[in-house]
Amino acid sequence: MKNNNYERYLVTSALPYANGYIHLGHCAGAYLPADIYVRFLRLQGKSTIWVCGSDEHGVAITIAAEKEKVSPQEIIDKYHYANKEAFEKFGMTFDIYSRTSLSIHHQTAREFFEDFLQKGLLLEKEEEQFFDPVANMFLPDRYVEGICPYCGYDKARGDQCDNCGAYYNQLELISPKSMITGQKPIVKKTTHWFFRFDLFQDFMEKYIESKSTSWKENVLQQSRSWLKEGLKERPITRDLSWGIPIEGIKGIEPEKAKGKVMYVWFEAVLGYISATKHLIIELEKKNEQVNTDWESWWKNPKTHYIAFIGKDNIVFHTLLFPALLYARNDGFILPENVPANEFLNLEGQKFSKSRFWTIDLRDFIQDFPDESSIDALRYTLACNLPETKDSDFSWKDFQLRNNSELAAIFGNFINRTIQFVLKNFNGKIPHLSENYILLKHEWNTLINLLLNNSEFDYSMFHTLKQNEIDLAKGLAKSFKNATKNLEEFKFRDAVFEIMNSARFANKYFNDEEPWKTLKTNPEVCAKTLYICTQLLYSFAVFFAPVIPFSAKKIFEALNLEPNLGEPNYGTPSEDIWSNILYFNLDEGMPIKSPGILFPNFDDKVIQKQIEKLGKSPEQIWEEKRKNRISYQDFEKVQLKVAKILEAERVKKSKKLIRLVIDLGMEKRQIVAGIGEHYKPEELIDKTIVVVVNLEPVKLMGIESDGMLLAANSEDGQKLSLVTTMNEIAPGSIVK
Ligand code: B3M
Ligand code: ZN
Repeated sequence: MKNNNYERYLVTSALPYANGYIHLGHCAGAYLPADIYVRFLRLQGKSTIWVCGSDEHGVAITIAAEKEKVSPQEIIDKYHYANKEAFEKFGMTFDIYSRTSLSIHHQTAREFFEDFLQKGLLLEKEEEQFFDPVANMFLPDRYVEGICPYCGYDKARGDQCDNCGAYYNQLELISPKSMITGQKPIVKKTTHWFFRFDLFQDFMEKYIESKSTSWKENVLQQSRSWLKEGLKERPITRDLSWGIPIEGIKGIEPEKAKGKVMYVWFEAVLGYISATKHLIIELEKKNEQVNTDWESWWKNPKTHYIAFIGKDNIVFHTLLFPALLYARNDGFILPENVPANEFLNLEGQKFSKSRFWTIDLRDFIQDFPDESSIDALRYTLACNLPETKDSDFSWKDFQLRNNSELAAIFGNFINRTIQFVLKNFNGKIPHLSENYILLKHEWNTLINLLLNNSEFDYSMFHTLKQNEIDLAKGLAKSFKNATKNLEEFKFRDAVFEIMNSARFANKYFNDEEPWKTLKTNPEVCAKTLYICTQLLYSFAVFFAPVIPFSAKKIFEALNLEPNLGEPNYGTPSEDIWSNILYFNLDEGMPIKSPGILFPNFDDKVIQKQIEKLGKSPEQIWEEKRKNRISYQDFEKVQLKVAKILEAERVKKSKKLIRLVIDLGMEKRQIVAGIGEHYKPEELIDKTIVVVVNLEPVKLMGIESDGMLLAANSEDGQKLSLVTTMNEIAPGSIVK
C-alpha cells in the first residue's frame, strides 16, 4: 500500500444498469447529490475519489436484449456509452466511470467467490426453482412475476417486490407466471451456491447500531427490519448465460458449474472495488508515478467510505456488501454512511418508461444544450431532492427556479456588479481611497470572528458600516449552515443557504445605492463595488458544487483559473472552500462580462415540454404531421427579401429593435424582438426574409409593418435571423 497516512474520502454511486437511459429520477437519487458532495470535498482540498460505472450483468440486461432483439453485448455497449456521455454533460465528475463487464471486474468477483468457497462460507445446495417447460429454462429473478407474499402487490418480481421492498425466495411468490411464455412455471431442482449470510447476524447488528445517530432514518429502518427477520443463507448463483461464470473457479466441479453465473447483486457491489482498480490502471497508463493504489482506499482505516444510492438498493449496501467485505477478513473498510434517497416523481406521478412518463437526461440535454440550462436543471433537482420523502420535478418549477432564483437573484447580482464596474470603473476592481485603507483587513477580521462564533464589539470596526456588517453576518451564516448541511448530506438545505448568500449580496447592493453615490460620493461607490467584486469570487467557489458551469464563467470573467472541485484522483490539495468569504482579489484587477448567466425560459418552451409527457415518440411525430397545411394556405403568406437600412433599440425595452428595411419598391418600419440576441450595429446591411402581408401592429407604441423570420432553438435560448445565401435584390419574392 502506498501513501497511507492521511484521511481520504471514497465515494461511490449505485452502478446504473446498462439497460436503459438515465432519467431525471436517477439523477436526483444517487448522482447529483454525490457530485455536489465530492466537489465540496475536493474544494476543501480533501483527498477524494468518486467511482461509478455501468452494471452490465443480470436479468435486467438479458430482458432488455430480448426486447430490443439484439445481443446483451450490444445492449450494454449502447447504454453504457450513452449514459456515460449524458452524465458528463450533466457535469458529473466521476474519477472513473467503469463497467462490470471488464475482465478486471470478473477477476475481482471470482476472487471473492473463491475465497468464500475456501473459507467455507458458500454452501452448495440443490434447491427447487421455477422452470419454464416451454422455453426450457430456469426462471431467475425478473423472469418470473407473481403476487407479493408480503403485501399482495400483483407485479412482484422473482427476487424482490417493487412495492414493499421485500426480498424473498421466488418459490414464495403467489400465482407465479413466466415472463417469457406467460406460462405457469413448474418447480425443478438445480444446484446453487449459498452465501452464509446467517453467520454475520451479530456482526451486522452491531454495525448498524453503531450508525444509529449518523445514518438517515429510512436507511436504519430498512436495515433493522431485515435484521429482525434474521439473515438467511442466500443463493449467489443463477442459471443464466449472461454474467460472470463460475466455471473454472477452484473448488467447483466443472460439470456443476455449467450454465451458472454469479447473482448480479453479489458481484455488482464488488464493482466499486473493480472500478477503483480500473481507475488506478488508467492512471498508471497516463503517468507511471501514481501515488496511490486501490488498497489505500479500500483497506485503509483512514478512509471515509460514503455510498450514494436510491432507496430500492438499501439492504444491498447496508447489509449484503458490508457482510461480503467483512467476510474477506482482509482489512476491507465498510461504508461509513449510506445516504439513500427516496424517489423523485414527475409532475405528481411516478416515472414510467412504458407510459412515456419520463424525462431522459439525454433528451433534456438535446432540447436544452446550453450549459446554463444544465445548471438550471442541477439547481432545480438539488432544490427538490427526495432526501426524506418522495419529491417532485415539474417543468413549471424548473422555469420558476431558473427565472426567479438563478436569473433574478444570483445572475442579477453577478450581472449588475460586472456591468457597473465595466461602465464606471473601466472594467477594473475599484481602488479604495485613503479612508478605506483598512477595509480589507477589517473585513477579513470580521469574517474570521463570525466564522469562529467569537464574541466581539462592532465598534472596533471603523471602515465597515452597518450595511457591511449585515452583509458579513448574512454571508457567514449562509456559509456555516451550508457547510454543515453538506457535511450531513442535507443538500436541499445547503442549496437554499447557498442561494441565500446571493440574496444578502443583492440587498447590500440595493442598500448602498451605488448608482447614486457614483455622483454624490465616489469614494463610497468605489468601496461598494470593491466589495461586490470580491463576492464574485466567493460565489464562484460557493456555487461551484451546484452550478459548476456558471461558476466557471465567473472565474473566467475574473481572469482566474477555475477551481470547480473537478477530479484530481485523490491528491490532497489546498482548502479554498474555507477561505471564500475573505477578500482575495487585488484592486485594479481587470474583469470582463461573462454574458447573461441564466436567460429566462419562456412559457412556450416550457409548455412544449409539458405536452410531450406521456406521449410516445410516434405520437409526438404524428401530432406534428396533423398540423400540416395545404399549399394554398401557404401561398397566402407573402415573403420577401429585405435589406436592413437602420436599426436602433426601442427605449425601455431589452428585447425590441426598430428596423427600417428596404423592400425594393418601398421602405418600411418593423419592430422585432431580437434585442437579446443582436446588437443594432451588426444588423445593418443584412439581407433578411420578411412576411409582408401581415396587418400592422403597434409594439410599445411603435408601428411595425411586417415581421422578419428567425429560427429559435428548442430551449428558446438561441436565435438566428434567416438570411439569404447569395446576393439578391431587396423585394425578391421568397417561396
Ligand atoms: N444496478 C440497481 C439499480 O440500478 C443496480 C444498482 C447496483 S449498485 C452496485 O437500481
Ligand atoms: Zn410486496
